[in-house]
Amino acid sequence: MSNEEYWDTFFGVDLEQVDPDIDLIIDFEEERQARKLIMIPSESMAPRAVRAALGSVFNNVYAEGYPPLRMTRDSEPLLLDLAYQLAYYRRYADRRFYKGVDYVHFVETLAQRRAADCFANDRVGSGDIYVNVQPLSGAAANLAVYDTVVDVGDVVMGMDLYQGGHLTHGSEFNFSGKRYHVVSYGVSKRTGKLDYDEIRDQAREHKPKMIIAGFTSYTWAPDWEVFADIAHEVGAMLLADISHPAGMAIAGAFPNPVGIADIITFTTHKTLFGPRGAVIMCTDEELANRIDLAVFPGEQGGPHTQKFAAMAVAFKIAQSEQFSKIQYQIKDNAGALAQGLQERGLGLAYGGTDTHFCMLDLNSVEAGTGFPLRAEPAVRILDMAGIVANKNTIPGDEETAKAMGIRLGTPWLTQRGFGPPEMDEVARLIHKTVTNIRPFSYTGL
Ligand code: DSN
Repeated sequence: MSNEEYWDTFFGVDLEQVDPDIDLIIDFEEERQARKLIMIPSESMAPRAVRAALGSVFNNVYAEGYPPLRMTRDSEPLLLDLAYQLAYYRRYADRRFYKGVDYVHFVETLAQRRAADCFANDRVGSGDIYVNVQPLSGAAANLAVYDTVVDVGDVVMGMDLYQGGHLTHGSEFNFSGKRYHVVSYGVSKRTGKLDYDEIRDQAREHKPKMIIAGFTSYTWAPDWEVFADIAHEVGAMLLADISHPAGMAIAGAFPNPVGIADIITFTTHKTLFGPRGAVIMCTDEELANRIDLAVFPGEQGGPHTQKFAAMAVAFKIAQSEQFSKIQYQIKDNAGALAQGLQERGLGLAYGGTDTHFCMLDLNSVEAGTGFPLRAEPAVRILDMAGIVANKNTIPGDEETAKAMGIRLGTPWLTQRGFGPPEMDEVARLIHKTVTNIRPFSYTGL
């Protein structure tokens, strides 16, 4: 095949012509997303502008290393003085291993600066926030933090996976639980919520080197000040993992840990509506340098530069008033959903929510067949009924396969314009579905 033929057949033509099968599957996925009520709290819709940046020619570039230190400290107006920055680029060496990164420097540093601008607050200004935007996702970001602040075998405290923590907060199935001596904390047996006195006692007894706060299925916001106080009392670092509520924290609808926790990690594709990726922040320059080295070359090679461009767009959008409004609406909608479920007699794990999702407790469903309604068949049936959610363990569960919780998030529906009346209708549909399932069991092959 000549170059010309190659171009005409594959290169310069649309997906539809090159691979109609994949094109059709993408169409189906688009239709699924439009037709169903998607309530996975870690999912949301990335705006078209974010996806345009993500699908851009930055995909074609390698950029191992970091942008010039000088640019990482520049303000946005100075970063956008392209002629000034390019003059520097052409004259001086930098921290990348490849040439051809003239424009990668811009997208990476704009993503960094805008992220810092989003999280700056009364405690810490944007210029004092150090940002790494290279982690490929949340687990990679957390791994880099472990590599930076703890040694293999050290004691780490994190929330129990079964009670609301994340896989990387010390699960036995994950690097975190395998490499480190993990002491998990959970909810208090007495209150069903976090009890900071109990956590403090645990920390005093086990003397962790790092405490992780921030959750994937616990529904109440952490008290960052108290967590920091506990950590610092025992000489530990506090890692705030705000992967889920990052967008809400930017808007002020969730407490912002920047300036309180020693290190903050978050993903950019949940309430932030950005590309799949993650960010690590801290306010100590020396620590930031060690984190940078843990990400590259410690853990990763070439960063996904197209993601930098998409993150920069997402952080620009996140500074808007409209974004802020949506974040507050997400929270109000979760409250309305929780209320709608409770008013219909369904129970919620942790008793309610002040974040972007609630946790339906299926122990509250009287199935009437002598078998409990577990979350796995319930979410399958909800999906067939057009409501997409995920099964999740809740306090009391001991096996993921037998999980009794369903996580119900509101980001996606809020982006589609749902308000409290619509959330009440969603609660009605969920109630109708789960109370009409008749679970049974049989011994199969
Ligand atoms: N698995 C993600 C979630 O859904 O919460 C977090 O990594």
